[in-house]
Amino acid sequence: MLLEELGLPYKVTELSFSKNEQKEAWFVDNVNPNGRIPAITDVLPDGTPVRVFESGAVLLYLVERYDVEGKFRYPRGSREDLEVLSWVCFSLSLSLFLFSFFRIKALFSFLSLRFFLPEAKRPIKKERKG
Ligand SMILES: N[C@@H](CCC(=O)N[C@@H](CS)C(=O)NCC(=O)O)C(=O)O
Repeated sequence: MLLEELGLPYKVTELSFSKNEQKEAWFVDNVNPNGRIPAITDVLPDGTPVRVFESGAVLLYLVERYDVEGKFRYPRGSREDLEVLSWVCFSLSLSLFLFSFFRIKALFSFLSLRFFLPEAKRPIKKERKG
């Protein structure tokens, strides 16, 4: 979505999870050492290739490099920018919980429910109260 919003050209490479293609050497070596999506490759201004993995890192990289008009990011280091950064990091740690929960990996889900959920609820409640 962000690539579209930024009007950037891009090429999508489809991976078959059922064939575990995300764990193949070409992908792990060149795109994401953790064998997961989303991940992107790009070319730096000096012409060298670069990879960026983890959804948050990909979003921050794209905005940092290509959002020249500042449509998707507040001025760097501003109060609002730091607030967004905080919520991006928070939402990513929340998604780890959700993934673990829906995959029903019992121990991981238990740990998430026991320790992470109360942590996640606290700032949300506080934010709602204002
Ligand atoms: N923390 C990662 C999570 C990435 C993730 O778990 N992606 C899933 C698809 S939504 C995946 O690639 N699963 C394949 C696998 O675990 O082998 C992120 O935010 O990018």
